[in-house]
Amino acid sequence: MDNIENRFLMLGLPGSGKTTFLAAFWHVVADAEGGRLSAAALPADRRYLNAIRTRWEQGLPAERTLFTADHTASMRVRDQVSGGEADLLFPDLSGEHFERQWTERHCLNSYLDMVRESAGALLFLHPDRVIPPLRLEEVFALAKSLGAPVSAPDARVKPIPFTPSSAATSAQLVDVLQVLADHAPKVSFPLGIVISAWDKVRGIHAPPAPSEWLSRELPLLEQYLRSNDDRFYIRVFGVSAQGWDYPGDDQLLRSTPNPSDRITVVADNEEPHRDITSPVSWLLSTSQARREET
Ligand SMILES: Nc1nc2c(ncn2[C@@H]2O[C@H](COP(=O)(O)OP(=O)(O)OP(=O)(O)O)[C@@H](O)[C@H]2O)c(=O)[nH]1
Ligand SMILES: [Mg+2]
Repeated sequence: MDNIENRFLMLGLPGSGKTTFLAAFWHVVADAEGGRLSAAALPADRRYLNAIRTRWEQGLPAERTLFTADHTASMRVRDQVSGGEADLLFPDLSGEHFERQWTERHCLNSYLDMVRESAGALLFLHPDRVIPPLRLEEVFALAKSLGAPVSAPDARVKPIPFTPSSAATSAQLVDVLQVLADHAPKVSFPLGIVISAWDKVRGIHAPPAPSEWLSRELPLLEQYLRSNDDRFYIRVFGVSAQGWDYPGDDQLLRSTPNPSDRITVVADNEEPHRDITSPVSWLLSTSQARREET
C-alpha cells in the first residue's frame, strides 16, 4: 500500500445501505475489531463518523443522508496483512444524487469531479428495494389469471402515469454506471457491488451466492457489467452490516452485546465472515494493482 489518497465512491439509490455500511466499517476500523483494515491514526474530524457509529451501535437505523449534506469521511488505515498504510476518503452522498441522474437527467459538476479523482467505488443495492422490470407478457398473463380484460382498457380505470422513479432499478443503476464510465479514470475501474441487508436474502435451501443473486434479480445490470468488463473490474459482496431490521428485536440486541457480531459478509468462493473491511481492502489492493499496471 502507498501514501496516495484513495477516494472511493459509495454509489446507490436512496436507502441502499451506504451510511449503515460506513458506520459499521468505522466501528470495526476505529477499534481494530479484527478486520483486515484498522485505523493507523484517528482522523482530526471524526464527528460525522462517530455520530453514525453511535446510532449503529445502539441498534438505531441510520438517518437519511440529505441531498445538501457534505460528509466526506477520511481516515488512515493499516492493512494487517501487508503492514502497509493508506489514506481513504469516502464521500457519503445522498442516494438522491444518483436517483436524480435518472429522473431529472441531472448531475452535479462537483460529483463528476469526485468521479474523476476516484480510485474505485462500491455500488450498494438493498434487496428489499429492487424494482423488478415488468414485461408486458407477464402483465397480460397476470391480468388473465385474475380474469381481467387484457385487450380493451377499461375507460373507468384511470391509468397510473409512468414516473421515472418507478423504472426498474437495473435501468436506473445502469444509467448511474454509464455516467461513472464516462468520467472515471480510463482504467479497468474497481467496482465492488455490495448487496446490503444480506440478512434479508433467503434461498429455498441456502442463500444464493451474491453474484447469482445479482444475475437473477438484476439481469440487465449484470449483463451491462459483463459486456463492459474492460471498463469495470467487479466483485460482488453480500453484506449484512446490522444483522436484522432496526428498530428490531430488543432481545436479539441484548444477546449480541458486541455490535460487530451482527455483521456478516459473503463473497463468491469465500466462507461467510464478519470482516466488513473486506470490500474496501479488495478495492485498495485492486486499485493499487491497476496503478502499477499503468
Ligand atoms: N435488515 C437490514 N437492514 C439494513 C442493513 N443495512 C441497512 N439497512 C437498512 O436500510 C435502510 C437504509 O440504510 P441507509 O444506510 O440509511 O441507506 P443510504 O444508502 O445511506 O440511504 P440515503 O442516505 O437515503 O442515500 C435503513 O433503514 C437501514 O436500517 C442490514 O444489514 N440489514
Ligand atoms: Mg445515507
